[in-house]
Amino acid sequence: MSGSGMSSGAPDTAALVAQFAALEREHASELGKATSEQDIRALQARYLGKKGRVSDLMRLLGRIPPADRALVGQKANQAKDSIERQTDHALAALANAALEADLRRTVDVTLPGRGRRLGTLHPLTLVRREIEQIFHAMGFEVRTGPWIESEWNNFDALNTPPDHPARDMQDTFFVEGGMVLRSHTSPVQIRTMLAGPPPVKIIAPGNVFRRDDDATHTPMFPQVEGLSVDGDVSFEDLKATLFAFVQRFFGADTDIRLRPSFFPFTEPSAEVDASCCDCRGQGRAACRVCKGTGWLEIGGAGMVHPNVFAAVGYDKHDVTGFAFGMGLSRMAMLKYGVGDLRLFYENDLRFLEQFQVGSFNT
Ligand code: 2NL
Repeated sequence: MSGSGMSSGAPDTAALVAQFAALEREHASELGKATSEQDIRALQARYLGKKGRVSDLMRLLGRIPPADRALVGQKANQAKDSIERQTDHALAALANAALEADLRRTVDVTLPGRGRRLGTLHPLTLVRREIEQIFHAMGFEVRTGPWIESEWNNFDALNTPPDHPARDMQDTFFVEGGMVLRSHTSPVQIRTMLAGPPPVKIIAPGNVFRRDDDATHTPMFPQVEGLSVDGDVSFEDLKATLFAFVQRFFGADTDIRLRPSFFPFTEPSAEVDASCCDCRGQGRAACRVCKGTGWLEIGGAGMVHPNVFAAVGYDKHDVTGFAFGMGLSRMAMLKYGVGDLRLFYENDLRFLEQFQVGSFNT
């Protein structure tokens, strides 16, 4: 198109018409090489866009003799329409080819399915469920409550005075509004007694919070507490209940032992030991689980303190009760022979996958 005067002088009408025709041909040739929608769209923009080649030529229209403009304008519109049609056509052909390829695809419905890996329950969940089942079978209801509690439900109602060390900032998490993260699940029992008259026979499993964080303590840990209140509940009932529990949980040859202790909310109070599930209570010096004593501490227990009954409005002349508490991680470590508490919280599948649902009494 030399001499067409695109940048200087008046463009020649015939040359301009020829240029539009050439543009159409060039587009057709380039379109023939386009293989993707992206190519086709880029081409469309390059020819028909605001700063495209058709617009470039259109701008020259003002510089040819007015009498010729209608003819050249017609030619320009023709070129534009043709490029548009060819673009649409190419896009439709591409979509059609994709659809046909899709329809040609075959699926072998006889292939075996891809397996889906089943998850496992966390060992602490397994232990909690088993403990719930054992106590449920002995007539205990399972009750839960909130993690954020009033100081009254967590301490005052449990005969734990304001100057007790457990109520120190060093030991308990205080949150806004005079509330605490419960340091035991006893508030669940308090709520249950406040809500209705005796008898009450419940266990309260759940997470509790204390400001401890080292090799043998985590700031949050799961616990189970139990409470039985009625007209004539005795210390003997407590011991028989704990004995039946350890026999089912650790095995029929397990014994228990109670040692005198102190809790603000029980009197008398005791530490509860189970005979070692590893050396079967023989206390071999070499036994790493019980360190040669033959006994393992599993929790604490006692008879409900009269001040606790007074706090919930029960008459201490009408009722007696026993209560107990144990840590779930300790129970899980003893039962499964886990040596390090932290394994329960590290989410290491090599550890967690060893606890298959059903492989330990679930
Ligand atoms: C332990 C000891 C214990 C209780 C918890 C309790 C609850 C109420 C009234 C009286 Cl409402 N007592 N709970 C009693 C004795 C011991 O837990 O070592 N826990 C891990």
